[in-house]
Amino acid sequence: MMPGHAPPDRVPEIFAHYARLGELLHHAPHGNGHINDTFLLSCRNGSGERRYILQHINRDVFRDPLRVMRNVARVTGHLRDRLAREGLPDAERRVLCLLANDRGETHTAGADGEVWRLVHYVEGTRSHNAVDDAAKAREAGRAFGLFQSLLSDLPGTALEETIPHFHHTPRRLDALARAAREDTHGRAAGVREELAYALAQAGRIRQVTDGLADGSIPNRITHNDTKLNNVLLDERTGAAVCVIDLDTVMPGSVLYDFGDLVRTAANTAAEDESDLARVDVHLAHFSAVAEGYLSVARQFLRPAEIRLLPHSGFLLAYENGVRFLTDHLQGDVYFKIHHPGHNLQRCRAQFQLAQAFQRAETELAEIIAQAAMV
Ligand code: ADP
Ligand code: GN1
Ligand code: MG
Repeated sequence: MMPGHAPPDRVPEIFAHYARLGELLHHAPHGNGHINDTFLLSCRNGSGERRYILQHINRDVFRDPLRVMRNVARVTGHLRDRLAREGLPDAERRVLCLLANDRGETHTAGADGEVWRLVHYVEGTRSHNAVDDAAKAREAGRAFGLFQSLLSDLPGTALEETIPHFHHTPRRLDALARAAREDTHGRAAGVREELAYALAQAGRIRQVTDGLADGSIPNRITHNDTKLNNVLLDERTGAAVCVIDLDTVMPGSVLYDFGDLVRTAANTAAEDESDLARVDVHLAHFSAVAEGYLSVARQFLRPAEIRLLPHSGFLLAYENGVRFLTDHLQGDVYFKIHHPGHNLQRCRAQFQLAQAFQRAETELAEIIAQAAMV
């Protein structure tokens, strides 16, 4: 088992802290996340059967899980208030609902100090790893635009940073260069071409971090992990229901959210496609994400942000490629992998996609200009 991960046989022990929810009928690993351990639970009590999601927070990734939980509680609480105020129907399914354990806490620490949490399973929904029709891409775009909009008036102090410098792309490149120098697993010689590509982009990856530093791009409350499978769509209608995976909701730029969404929703192939000839930007899906996102976000975005939307797909594909390559060099300690060399395969596909985004930048700018005007 990878460091930071929990075996499924801990589930009954953790669920025992939620006695009022009744008897655990069944549990199994669930979803495709690369970070946390996620289990789908079926349970029965006096009022019938219900399903829940139990998650173990990866402590190697989130050094301070309680900080994560404080943010998630504030974010879900505020989203629930806003939805109620706006009278939107179906609020139960639109926001993750953290369940308290028998001690009234929204997290449960196991005997080993590992941190777990329980939420309702959002019934009647699906998460998608790829887009099969433009309507889903539009819905995903709209969902993240609405998410940013609803959180824009979160009261109180700023959210805490759960992973420092999470999207600081130049720092991600520095970390890659360091990993290549240290070469702890003797893998650097096998990735010369990928390293050279990463280093050659150094002059093109500073616009968002520089803009945040000089104030021309605002720091807002953003999701920061907007890959397509972090939004649940109604399994019947395809309508966006609930944004999930809230561990990285913190101050950031909307460009990271839009960029990460098009990286996953407007790719003609999978994130880890091994046949690089299949990797390209899907212009119709890009356009649909842009329409959905801007239908909400054009009300609050500044021109400086809109100008960089066409660049953000390149930036996030590049940044993820750099992170996958770093993890490959460090011996696959961060992202869950499904076979040896998986992180390198992901890196190659993401660098291929980054180049496709770069080639398409003029067309993407036209699409954004259109969608921003409507
Ligand atoms: P990770 O950080 O590992 O990506 P996620 O919170 O994204 O973990 O959960 C992994 C997957 O589990 C999601 O992509 C989704 O398919 C599913 N999932 C998570 N929470 C729920 C929920 N409350 N209801 C339904 N499905 C969920
Ligand atoms: C991870 O948790 P998940 O699988 O939704 C990662 C993202 C990466 C993504 C690449 C906390 O997302 O930053 O973009 O993998 N999350 C964290 O697929 O590092
Ligand atoms: Mg996820």
